[in-house]
Amino acid sequence: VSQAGVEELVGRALQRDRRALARLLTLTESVPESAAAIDALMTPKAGAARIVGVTGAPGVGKSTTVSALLSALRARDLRVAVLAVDPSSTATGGAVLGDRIRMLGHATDDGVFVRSLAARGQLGGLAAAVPLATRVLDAAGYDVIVLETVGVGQSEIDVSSLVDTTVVVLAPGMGDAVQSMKAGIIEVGDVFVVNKSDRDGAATTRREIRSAVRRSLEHGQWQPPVLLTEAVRDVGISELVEKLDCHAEHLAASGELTRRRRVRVRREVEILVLEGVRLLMARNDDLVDGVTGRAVSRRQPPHQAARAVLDGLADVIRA
Ligand SMILES: Nc1nc2c(ncn2[C@@H]2O[C@H](COP(=O)(O)OP(=O)(O)O)[C@@H](O)[C@H]2O)c(=O)[nH]1
Ligand SMILES: [Mg+2]
Repeated sequence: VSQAGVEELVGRALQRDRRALARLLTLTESVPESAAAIDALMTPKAGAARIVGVTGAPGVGKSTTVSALLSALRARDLRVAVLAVDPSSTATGGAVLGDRIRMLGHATDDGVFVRSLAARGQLGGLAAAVPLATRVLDAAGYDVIVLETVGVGQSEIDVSSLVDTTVVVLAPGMGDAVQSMKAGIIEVGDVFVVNKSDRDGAATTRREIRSAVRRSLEHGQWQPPVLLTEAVRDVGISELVEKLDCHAEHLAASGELTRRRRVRVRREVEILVLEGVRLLMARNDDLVDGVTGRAVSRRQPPHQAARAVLDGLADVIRA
C-alpha cells in the first residue's frame, strides 16, 4: 500500500469508518513500512483512551465479562474497542467473543469495534503489535480499549505491561485460585473478579484472593478490590465499572498512569529496535556471513565478530 493509500485509509478511519480501521490494523500487523506510516499519522491523535486488560485462565468467563462490560460502557455512551488475544486458540476465542457481540446487537453499532489478534507471524510479535493497535483505536475515537488475553504465565505476553488497568478474572475452585497465585497473577491485578458466583465456592475463592492480595505488599495506596460477578446474567458488572473508574482516578492522581505509560513506550521502542536489527541483518546477509566466516576459522572470536556486525550495520544505517 502506497503512502497515499495509507493516508486515505487513515482519513476514513478518523471519520469512524470501521472497515478502513480494520484494514489499517491488518496493515500494521503485516507490513512493517505501513506500520511506521500509520504510527506517524495516528499516534499524534491518540492519548485519550483508557486501556483495560482482562486476563485469566481459559473458561473462567473473560469473554462473557468483556461483553457485559461492553454493554455497560455503551449505556454510558462510551465508544469501546475490544482486542482479543488468545495464543492457544485465537480463532475460537475470537469467534466466541464475536458471537456474543453479535448476540448483544453490537454488530451494527459503530461505537463498538472487536478484533482478534493473531499470536504469531508479526513484526516483534504481539508485544509490538498490541501497543500500535491500541494507539490506532485510540486515535480512531474509542474511549475504552479492552484487551482480552489468556492468563499470565501461560501467555507469551504479559498483559499488565500493555494496559493501564489489569482485571484478573477467576472462577470458584481452590485449584484455580492457587494456580493463579503461583503464576504471579496477584502481583499484576488491579481489580480481581471472581466470576461464576452462581457456583459453589465463590465466597471461599474471594476470601483466598483477598488474603493473597493483602499479603502482597507491592500495591502502595491502591487496594485491589475482589468482586463477585455472574457475567452471564450481568450480575456485579456495574460494580466492576465503578471500580474501573476508581482505578482510573487513582492512576491519574498518583502519577502512576504516567509511570506505567513511560515503561510501556520504553518496552515497545526496545522491541522495535531489536526487530530493526534483525531486519538489517537479514538484508545484509553478505556482511554477517563474511564476519561469521572469520569467526568460524578462528581469525576473529565471536564476541568481536558480533561487535564487527554491529559496526557494519551502523555504517549501513548511516549510508
Ligand atoms: N455459570 C456461569 N457460567 C458462566 C458465567 N460466565 C461465563 N460462563 C460460561 O463459561 C464458559 C466460558 O466463558 P468464556 O467467557 O468464553 O470464558 P473465557 O475463556 O475466559 O473467555 C461459557 O460457557 C460461559 O457461558 C457465569 O457467571 N456463571
Ligand atoms: Mg475468551
